[in-house]
Amino acid sequence: MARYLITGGCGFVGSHLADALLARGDEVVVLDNLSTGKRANLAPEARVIEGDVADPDAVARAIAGCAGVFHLAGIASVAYCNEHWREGHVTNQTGTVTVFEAAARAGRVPVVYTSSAAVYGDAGPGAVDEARVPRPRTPYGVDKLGSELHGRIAMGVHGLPTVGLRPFNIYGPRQDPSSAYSGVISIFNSRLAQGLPVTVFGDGLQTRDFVYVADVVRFLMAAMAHAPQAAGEVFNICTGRTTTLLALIDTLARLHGRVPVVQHGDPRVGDIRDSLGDPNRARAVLGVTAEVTLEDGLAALLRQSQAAG
Ligand code: UD2
Repeated sequence: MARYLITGGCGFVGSHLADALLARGDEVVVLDNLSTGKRANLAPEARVIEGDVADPDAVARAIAGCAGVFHLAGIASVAYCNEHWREGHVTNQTGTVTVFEAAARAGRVPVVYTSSAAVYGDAGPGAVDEARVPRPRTPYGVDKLGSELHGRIAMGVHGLPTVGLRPFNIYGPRQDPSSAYSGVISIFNSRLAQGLPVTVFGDGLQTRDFVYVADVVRFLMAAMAHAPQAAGEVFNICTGRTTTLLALIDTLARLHGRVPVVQHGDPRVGDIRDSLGDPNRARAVLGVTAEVTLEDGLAALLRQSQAAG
């Protein structure tokens, strides 16, 4: 049993990770500013420190006594970061450097952090692997890439092992559907459940690699287990399977037993056309792959959201 810090642990992914660590018998400390996360997401056994990830004192307090840090805190919305450039930068990049520095000072505590598939930019059709030259198109992607660059030099300069993960589009229970900035599946799922129309930005033929949150948790845990060998490296979190937005709507609508009403709006600024990850490197080095199909993941999401009322 060990103690782990999860930054952003009251959020969507962090709260699922906390459940998995607690189930394994670990102790969990969470640092969260509750800007989008909710205490209600988190198991009561986890200790919550309310504070900001870009505040060095709060991070140092939270990290004390921890065997590892899962740094998940951040502003997840590409669109929000377009509109709030500096705020996104402070949280997503300064926040990451703040965590790295605190971890180095606390005795070189290994850090697993979430970067993003947004570092690739518009990579075109076909699966991208980690050797692809990153070309982010948005402030969000730039800040994630900047975080990775700090993570890559952390070992050489500070002896700090870090492992970066590049999630593609994560979905699952507890992803908040109430914000326009939330993940598309949570929004479409909630609207279809209420019999409301869904709005597609653009023609709906953009593609995504949707990965279920329980799979993401397994990638995070595998990365922590491999932190000494994989220090300074980055890995995709993806399924290697592609889906258009229109196909996603069809599958979701079928699961809901509804005929979807689809409206179209303008494409979002900086929106990526095709996003598909190559899962081979994570499989080879971390020994982990995504196991949940989109159909099964959506069905699980529906069951949970119907149970939650
Ligand atoms: C996701 C992640 C982001 C980053 C990125 C990696 C979220 C919220 N964002 O950005 O953190 O990891 O992937 O590339 O998970 N859309 C609609 N209608 C809606 C909402 C969205 O058509 O009501 C479209 C949107 O224009 C885009 C697609 O759905 O083409 C996915 O949008 P998103 O906001 O779920 O995620 P994305 O890919 O911008």
